[in-house]
Order: sequence, then C-alpha cells, then structure tokens
Amino acid sequence: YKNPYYASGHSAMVHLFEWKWDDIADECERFLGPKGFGGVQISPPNENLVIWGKNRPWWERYQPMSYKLVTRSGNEQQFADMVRRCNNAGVRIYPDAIINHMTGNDPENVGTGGSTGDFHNWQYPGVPYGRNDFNWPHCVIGGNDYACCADRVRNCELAGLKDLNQGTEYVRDQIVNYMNRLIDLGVAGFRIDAAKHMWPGDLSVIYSRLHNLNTAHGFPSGSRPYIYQEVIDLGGEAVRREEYTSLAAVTEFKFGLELSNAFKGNNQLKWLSTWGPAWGLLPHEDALTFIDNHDNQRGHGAGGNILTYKQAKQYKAAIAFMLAHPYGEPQLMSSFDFWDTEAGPPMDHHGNIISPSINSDNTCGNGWICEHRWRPIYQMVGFRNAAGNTGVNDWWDNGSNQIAFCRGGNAFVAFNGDSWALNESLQTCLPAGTYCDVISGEKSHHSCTGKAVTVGHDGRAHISISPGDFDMVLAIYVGSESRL
Ligand code: LM2
Ligand code: CA
Repeated sequence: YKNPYYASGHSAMVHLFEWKWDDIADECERFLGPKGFGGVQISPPNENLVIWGKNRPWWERYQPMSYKLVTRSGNEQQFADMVRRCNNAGVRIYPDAIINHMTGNDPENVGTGGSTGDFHNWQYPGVPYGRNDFNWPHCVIGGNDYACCADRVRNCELAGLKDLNQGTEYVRDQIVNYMNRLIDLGVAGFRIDAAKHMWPGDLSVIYSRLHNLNTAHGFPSGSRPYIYQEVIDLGGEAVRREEYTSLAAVTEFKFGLELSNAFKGNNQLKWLSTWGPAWGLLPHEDALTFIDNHDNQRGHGAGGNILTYKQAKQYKAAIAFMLAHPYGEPQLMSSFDFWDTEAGPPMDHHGNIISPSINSDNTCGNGWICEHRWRPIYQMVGFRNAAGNTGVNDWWDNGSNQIAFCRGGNAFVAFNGDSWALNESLQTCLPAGTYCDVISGEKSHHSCTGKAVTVGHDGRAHISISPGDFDMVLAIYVGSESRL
C-alpha cells in the first residue's frame, strides 16, 4: 500500500481541490502528463450534502450522503472518463475517501445526487445506513480527548459528523464495495480522510479486502492501491501516527511546518543538510509529504503557520526544496483563491463550479490559483524526474541561508534565503555545458529566457542569486541544456 504506481518517468501528485472531472481529464492531457506529473488527488467523488445555508462551502464535500458518484465535480460517467484519460496520459488518480462518518445534523437534507436523509435518526437511505451502523452510545469528541483518550477520538463524532462503526461487517462491506468500484474504474489509490478517527484494526481489514489495481488501466498485475492515511500528529496526542505506518503511508504534517518555518526565515537553511528522519519525520517510504493542504492553508485541521500561495516567493522556494530533495512522496496543493476560509470554489448562482481558464503564460484565471502551473513549481517536477532515485550529494552552504546540492550527476539546485547575494563558484556535478535555469526562465530555441549557467569540465559553475531576484532558487539538470 506504499507504492503510488506512478508511470515511469513521472513523479509528484497534485491535489486539484474542487476541480471538475472533465477539467481534470483535460488537464492530464494538455499539461500534467506532458510535464511529467505522477498523479492527482481529487476531491471526494461520492454524493455529499448540499449546504445552501452556508452558500455551498468547500467543506460540504466532507459530509457524505451516499456512495453514489455524483457531486459538483461530475457524475459516474464523467468520473470513469477522467480516470481513463488520465491513465492514458500517464497520470494516476487518487480519490479522497471519506469513510469515517456521514453528515452532521444539518437543517438541509438533500444530497448532490438527490438522496435525502434523516440525520437526527441516523438514516441514510442512499447507502442505506441506519442507526445500528453508527457508534453507540452517541458522543462528540472534545478538545481534551485528543491528549487522553484514543477510544473517544475513534468512537465519538468528529465535529458532530455521524460516526460510522467500521467494526461491523455491514459497514465494512459498504465501504469496501465503494472503494472497489473506484479501483475497478482505474484509480491507483486513496487518501483516507480522518484515519486518526478510525481503529487501525478495522482499517487493516478494509484495506485487505480491496481489489488489486486494474490491469486494463496499465497497472502491473498484483498491484495494491497506494494508501495515504490522514493522521495529524505533531506530538503529544493519544493517537500516534506510528499506529498506522504498518498499514500504509501516512500524511507527514511536520514536513510542511518545518519547511515553512525555515523558508520564512525562522530557522537557518543550512540545517536542512540533515533533512529527513533526523528531523523527527517519518521513514521515507511511510511519508506523504506536502507544504500546505486544503485544511491548513485556511486554518482548518492542524492549522498553523504554513506557507501558502499567498506568500508566493517563500512558498515557491519551500516547494522547490520539497521537489528537489529525495525524502518523501511529495504532494502539491492547487488552490482556488480565497479570503473567506469557508468559501467554496468559483461558482455561478446555481452553485455550478466554474472551470479554470488557462492564460497564455500557463497560469489560470476565473478565481483559480493553479500553483501547479507556476513555472518554478512544474519545472521542479521535471527536475525531480531527471534526478530519479539518486541521493543528495555535494551539499554546500555558507553557514547561513545559502545552500546548494546535487542529485547524483543529473541535477543541481541552489537557494538563497539571505538578504545578500549568493555569488559563488559551486560544484554542480553536471557534465560540461550551458544549462538554462528552469526557475527564472526556460529553454527556448537553443537559448535561455532566464539565467544561463555554464558548467566547466570540472563540474563547477558560477551561481548567482540576488535577494532582488523574483525567486530565491536556481535549478539546472540534464535535460535543461540550452542546446541538446
Ligand atoms: C478531515 N480530515 O480528517 C478533512 O480534511 C477536513 O477538511 C474535514 O473537515 C474533516 N476531516 C471531516 O471530514 C471539514 C471542515 C469542517 C466541517 C467538516 C464537515 O474543516 O469545518 O465541519 O469538513 O463539513 C462543518 C462545520 C462544523 C460542523 C460540521 C457538522 O464547519 O461547525 O460541526 O460541519 O455539521 C457542528
Ligand atoms: Ca470514528
């Protein structure tokens, strides 16, 4: 359950938060596949409660009404079409699986697929679920429970959301059947929402009953789904992420906190020479890594001081470090613009999601940020693919916030987080030649639109990044030569 089964030559997953299936299919073909992205995390594909009372907030999708594949993102046929087209483009699909709970006790009771419910009586006819399928006696998780009481964290309601009892065979069957339908349609794995709130023993049974990935979609026979479990564990809680790592991968929330801290200037970049488990992070193969996610970028979930698209220069540098460094399985966030932390995606007055528009410089419009289309970000996916499974070598730093390292003999990156210029002759580990920096520009008609770096026969090159530059990063790799 720890192998994402990316197509060869592809890496890195992007969360296309609240995108429509048709748009994701287009994006796989026109951008993600050609740029070498590995996969897409999609918003929950199953029917959710429609919440007009809050003007269709993004979080209505975390309130399941049934396992019908009908949401604002599209219907079952559109879902199937997306998965097929993305797999054909070499891009895998990972749905967000909401299996801990159903809805809260909301005043509205109609789902995106037309199902109705009677929440006060635990009735979800669209599945169907009834009172016996939920944990009993009824209780709600309180703030103090996280420190003391694992049983309450798992058997009581998270934010008043009706808490399913995964210990029963009936509930397990509904969940397994739902996930297997998605696997048969060609998905490569799942994010397990609120895994902390479910018993590892129950999850283990559920995972063991999942089908192998569909060979008709290009997966090797016998492939198990990639599973990354959302467990927020920054220390000091009754539920620890280590309880889940024997099952499958786990979201590593410390990763984004520490890198945000460093790239905000609160911790010197030179310390990143030991980046990885030495920082208290999970073992490499257990960790799904990211800077921000849909919750903490707006102060939900673990919240905290996380870099997001709103602090673009530092954010891009943190993302570049994540993609340049071999530790972890990186995931990128792709957002819609927001000021109100509850607001849903760009929509018309019927509540239909408005598609992103695509500008000539690759960026998005119509209220979509599309961080994954920012040049320094997508070009670093190309860097990661060129670096392959090499380690970090030839680390250099100035004793402060200027750092650089190589990935084998294939790729070189430098960062300047100091308030003065980086101007050094550094070992790049690359064959002699002229390379285009993929951060400040790109290769175009045998020349560079940004900085050009000339590597000598000893592998050394003059590297310069000044504090006034648009980005604090410079990156070159075998493949970014100005002439090939
Ligand atoms: C998650 N991970 O464990 C998701 O990443 C997170 O986005 C989900 O919360 C949460 N678990 C449940 O799947 C979001 C949002 C909450 C929202 C819930 C349900 O962060 O604020 O709660 O989705 O929509 C909302 C209201 C809350 C209310 C609850 C139930 O904000 O005040 O609680 O619905 O009606 C009474
Ligand atoms: Ca639970």
